[in-house]
Amino acid sequence: MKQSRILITGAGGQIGTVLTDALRQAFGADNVLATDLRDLGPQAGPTAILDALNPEALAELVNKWEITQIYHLAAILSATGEKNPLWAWDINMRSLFNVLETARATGVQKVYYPSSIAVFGREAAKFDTPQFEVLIPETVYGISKVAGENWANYYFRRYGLDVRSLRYPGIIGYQSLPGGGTTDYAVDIYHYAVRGETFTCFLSADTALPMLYMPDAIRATLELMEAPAENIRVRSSYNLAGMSFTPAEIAASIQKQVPDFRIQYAPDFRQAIADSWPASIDDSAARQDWGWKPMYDLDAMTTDMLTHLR
Ligand code: NAD
Ligand code: AKB
Repeated sequence: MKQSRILITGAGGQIGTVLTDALRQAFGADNVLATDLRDLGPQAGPTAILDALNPEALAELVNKWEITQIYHLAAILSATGEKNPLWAWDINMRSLFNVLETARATGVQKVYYPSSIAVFGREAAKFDTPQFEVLIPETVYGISKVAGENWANYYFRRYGLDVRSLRYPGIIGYQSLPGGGTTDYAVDIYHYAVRGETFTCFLSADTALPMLYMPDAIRATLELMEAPAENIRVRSSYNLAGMSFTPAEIAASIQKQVPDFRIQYAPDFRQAIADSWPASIDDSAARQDWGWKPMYDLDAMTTDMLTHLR
């Protein structure tokens, strides 16, 4: 079988930073090309500056490095997207089309496209939101992810391109900082706790959202991409869940280990976004089709986060 050679877009972001390392461990550092709009600095493997909106530059890198898989992470997230909706739509959609068309034209075998719980809106079931649910998102980010999922499905059905996708919940990790999302508070809160500072949360105390610890998110991504093609029955995007909690609950989890930690609440425009999202997700399709099972609950994540950040 041909050696897998991987190109990642948006590799300098919250998930890309960690996923790049994991892919390099799995496939060899020299076989993973990390790209981003900005210079990624010295790394264990090759890097390149790439604007995912530039199809010629993308095709040149794919041909030069004989790329067989593209992980397309570059995107504008929910909170940043609401500040400039048309700009966010343009980046999220045009970059996806560049990746899909380049993959089709060059013979790339597999594409990974992360979607999000942002595809759901308030018409969807709030708890244990099913895999196949009404999708009426209220953010431009969510609209772009619904469209992206459908295009992933289209390229698979029409052209046979092996595109795979997960609807990540909010991802929490110690290795990198998040970039403009509504779930970012659940990363920031740990940094305040280890610094001994009071955290002001931009969501209300009782706003429950689905979340996933970074090691679980990375493992899910690799497991999905390595699963036999015939097991991947959902070609739009799989629901994926780890845990669900409110700001008050994550604060209480931290206080078990940092008793002096304090939180206060000042909800802003991100509250409306969170209110339109599910509180918990039914990921039974992922469990059945390719064996998904999360390892971390809230307290296990808190212990690991605090240990690493300290
Ligand atoms: P991030 O904002 O941390 O990183 C995105 C990266 O994309 C940045 O490094 C940025 O420089 C780069 N980028 C932006 N525009 C670009 C362009 N035109 N060309 C090339 N690079 C560009 O995002 P993340 O949290 O790492 O998310 C990665 C992917 O996962 C996104 O598609 C996001 O929608 C999805 N996702 C993330 C979460 C989460 O909680 N982090 C949840 C659901 C889905
Ligand atoms: C965001 O909050 O925008 C992301 C996501 C859940 O897609 N973290």
